Amino acid sequence: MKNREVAAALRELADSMELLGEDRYRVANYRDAATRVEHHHEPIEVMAEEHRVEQLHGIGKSIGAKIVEYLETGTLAAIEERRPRVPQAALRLMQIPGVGPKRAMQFAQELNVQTIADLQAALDSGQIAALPRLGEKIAEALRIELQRLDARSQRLPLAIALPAAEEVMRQLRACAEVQSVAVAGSIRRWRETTGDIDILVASSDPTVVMEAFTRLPVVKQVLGAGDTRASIVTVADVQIDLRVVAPESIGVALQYFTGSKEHNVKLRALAVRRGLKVNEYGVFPADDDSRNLGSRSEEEVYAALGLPWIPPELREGAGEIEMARRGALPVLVSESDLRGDLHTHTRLTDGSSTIAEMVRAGLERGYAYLAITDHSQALGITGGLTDDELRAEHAQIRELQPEYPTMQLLCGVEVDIHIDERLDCSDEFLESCDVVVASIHSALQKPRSVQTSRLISAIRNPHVDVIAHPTGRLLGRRPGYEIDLAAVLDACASHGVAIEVSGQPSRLDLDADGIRAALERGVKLVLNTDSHAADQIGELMRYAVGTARRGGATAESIINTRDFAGLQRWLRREHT
Ligand code: DGT
Ligand code: CA
Ligand code: CA
Ligand code: ZN
Repeated sequence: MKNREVAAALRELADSMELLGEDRYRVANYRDAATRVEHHHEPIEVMAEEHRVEQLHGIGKSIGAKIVEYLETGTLAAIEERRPRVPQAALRLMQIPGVGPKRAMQFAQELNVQTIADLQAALDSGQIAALPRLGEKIAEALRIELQRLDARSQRLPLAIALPAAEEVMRQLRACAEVQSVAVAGSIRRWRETTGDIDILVASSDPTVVMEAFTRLPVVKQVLGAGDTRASIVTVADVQIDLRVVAPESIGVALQYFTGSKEHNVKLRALAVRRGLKVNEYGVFPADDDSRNLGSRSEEEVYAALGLPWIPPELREGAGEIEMARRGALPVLVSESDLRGDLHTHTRLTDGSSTIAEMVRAGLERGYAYLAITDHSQALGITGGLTDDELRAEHAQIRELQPEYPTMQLLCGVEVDIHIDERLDCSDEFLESCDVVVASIHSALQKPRSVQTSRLISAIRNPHVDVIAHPTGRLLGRRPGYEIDLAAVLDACASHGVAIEVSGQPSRLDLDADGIRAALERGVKLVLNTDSHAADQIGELMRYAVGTARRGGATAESIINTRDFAGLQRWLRREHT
């Protein structure tokens, strides 16, 4: 899979263009394309072969041609032609978030900083802080970015790890000796990033399974292989640990390898207090290895310890065992509880599907309702729409409605919140919408107090229903803008505005901690996909659900688990 390699080439081109002071919209387009290619689950070379590269949202003819060129030649003429004019050290330094083209040039030329290690040394010796227009504050921010860079290069976004795990599990099922296969570890807990993939197989013939695993086509390198466990690296540079266990021990093995480590440590301590012990074969009385009290299923294992089954998403050793003992575990929301999606885009802005294609995807999923919420005009790059253009879109949506008697189509907008706290659409237009999603897309560097009051002013607008991707973080790329989340959530609670949990794999925003804070305040959640293509409607909701479950959300705490009448009652509420 060459997605990361292609993404790196597109990014190098974007950086080169930026260093040379070229058009910033084109630069942004290349970066955006790079991210999409990188996070796409399908090998880009397969898409190229089948002439489907332009199916990727945000990738048109020109970028599509560059991807094909790179795959065919291993380079891009556009990079080569610029190379003599681009200082290579500056290019490397631009990989660090917080280092733009101007600073990269300054470090390279004034301090002869060539590499990230050089930059670290220059920070440590105080040379960076001493540069004109810099100072200790910026130097400190750079130090933090370098640490982050270090920490994140080793962890993989869930949206890459999970599809990779699923593909390997699919291939393993083809082996006749595989009785069952399951993913364990942090992926089963829906952590947003993953160190490695853990897969468990139940089989009575481990030798055959080991053979099959180490010979899968995705295997690039076998790191180690024993009788019942092996580690490999895939062609996409993802590490996978496989363990094969006897069918009668699969429950206890799944429990152990799902973790987290903290959860397991606490569980083991509880076992000891109850005169029991847990090992890879099961749960036993401390003094009697012959009486296995539970090993076939996780339910059995937890029951042997006197506990109800604990959902994997809660197994972080953060109080869930105590809750289970008290019988106070929440009944977490599940994917089948969701009745609709309240945040989607079409080709009229930065989506790649038509309204009809989006609607059909919603129908296929069996939704009772679907909102189309294209961008408002401020989002120039993404083709944001004026009030009148949005009205015209709404008219098109209403015309489609009669064709879909079982699904309600909602006319909405994702309205941008300006830095001066104004909303990007008139109140009169917002009032005409069935649903209004508000969000921040610009001026992300402003201080916390500014961003907080920016969001709160949107929450106070009586037409706003949902705050979308509330912190603005992009996993592995940038932290969110600074906000006082508690103040934002308090405002949501008093104005009856809901907070989004985005299923976009690069967002997962709010995250689990934020969700807990929202639930504590009685703030309602909305689980959305923010789909930019029809296939995302079906694919991405599970990421929102996994994140919500990590935050302890029940179906009752989520608006779009309600039927249409219930949704309407909520939408029509007085917001003030
Ligand atoms: P990751 O891979 O860093 O995203 O996180 P995990 O949770 O997948 O961790 P990993 O792959 O090292 O191990 C998988 C599970 O195996 C882990 O969640 C719990 C169990 N485990 C691994 N090492 C230990 C250990 O030293 N003690 C205990 N109690 N459990 C462990
Ligand atoms: Ca793992
Ligand atoms: Ca592992
Ligand atoms: Zn959106």
